[in-house]
Amino acid sequence: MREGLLKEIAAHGDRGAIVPVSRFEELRCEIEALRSDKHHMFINWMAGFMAIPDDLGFQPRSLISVIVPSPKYMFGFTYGGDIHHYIVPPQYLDEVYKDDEVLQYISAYLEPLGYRAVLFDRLPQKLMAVHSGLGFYGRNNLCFHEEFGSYIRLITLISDLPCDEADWYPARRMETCDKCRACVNVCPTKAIESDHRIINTTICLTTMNEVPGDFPQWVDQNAHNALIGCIRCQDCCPANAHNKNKIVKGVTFTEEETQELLTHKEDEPFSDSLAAKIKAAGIYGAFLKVLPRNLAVLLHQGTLST
Ligand code: B12
Ligand code: SF4
Ligand code: SF4
Repeated sequence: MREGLLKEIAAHGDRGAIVPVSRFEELRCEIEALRSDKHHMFINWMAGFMAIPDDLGFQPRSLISVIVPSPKYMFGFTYGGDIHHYIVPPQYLDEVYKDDEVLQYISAYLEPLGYRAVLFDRLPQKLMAVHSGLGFYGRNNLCFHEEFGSYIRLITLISDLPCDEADWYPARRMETCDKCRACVNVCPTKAIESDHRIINTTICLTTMNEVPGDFPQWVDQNAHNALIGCIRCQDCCPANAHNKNKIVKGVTFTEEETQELLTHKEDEPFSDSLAAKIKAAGIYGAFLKVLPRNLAVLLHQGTLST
């Protein structure tokens, strides 16, 4: 059955691994042991977040890790008569629908066999994928799949599908990293430290631009490079060279729509036409909340003193 499910996952263009649920405890211990790391901000958060709910409705027996290839998107914004194109890095636009798609095809396979699975992200998804052999870490802390590189979304599930044992590898880094420091050099906030395995998550641009609020003064205006998140430590990586130019071209917003986005106040509704366009583009609530600020900083690059 395990092999059958893995084939089903591959038939959908994704890659999967299934491990016994007892591995959850090992992941928890590994995260606990990292609490003393100098860059422990999200480690402490993850340690508190990790938990298997007791109302699953079934006895959990396995964890399923799925790697889904995820493209970059590019949206256009008409501003001052010119069209400016900006990237949405992998995984942000998938988030809304891809997890459910994966859950649906996995459930459609398992349920006739008498088993169930539910989405379960309360664990370190990269660590789980690397231990289960689906990928390797990069020096930039991301998980790389040999075919898709780091342009992926990781999805994890918990199931009552029996699994007594499965391969479990040590946390490993790609060999390509041995002689490379490209991500260290390109990171706009110097968050990647060459000789430390955990990045400085407090100064990673993503930590600041995924949530509302003013950017700290120390962040150079020209550091920003995407409508959310940051693409620098992925696009520079030799392990992504073969996928780097795969970009899905999304909508272009008109001059009026761009102005409406830039001046939008959080509690106000968008005009009907812009709301429809935002929805069609796949831009969801949390992303939409930060879009006006993130777009403004990109459009105004080079116009303010830093
Ligand atoms: C919190 C979080 C963040 C935080 C902290 C990120 C971090 N590096 O910890 C912030 C906001 C900064 C962030 C940013 C981003 N995130 Co994020 N994030 C998460 C989240 C919710 C938890 C991550 C976590 O567990 N951190 C805790 C630390 C301990 O985990 P860790 O990095 O795996 O730590 C191990 C490595 O450092 C490893 N290691 C690294 N090198 C080496 C070398 C050796 C030799 C060894 C032994 C070990 C080792 O050792 C540690 C474990 O022992 C996950 C979703 C989830 N539930 O897992 C998404 C997730 C990790 N994020 C993701 C993405 C895409 C991003 C961004 C690329 C977004 C963007 N900018 O476009 C950036 C990348 C920043 C970066 N370079 O890491 C994806 C990862 C996809 C991938 N290819 O790996 C995830 C899995 C979301 C998803 N479902 O797809 N994120
Ligand atoms: S850019 Fe170089 S050092 Fe960084 S993750 Fe890629 S191969 Fe490793
Ligand atoms: S996502 Fe950007 S800011 Fe964060 S570590 Fe990578 S390059 Fe640095």
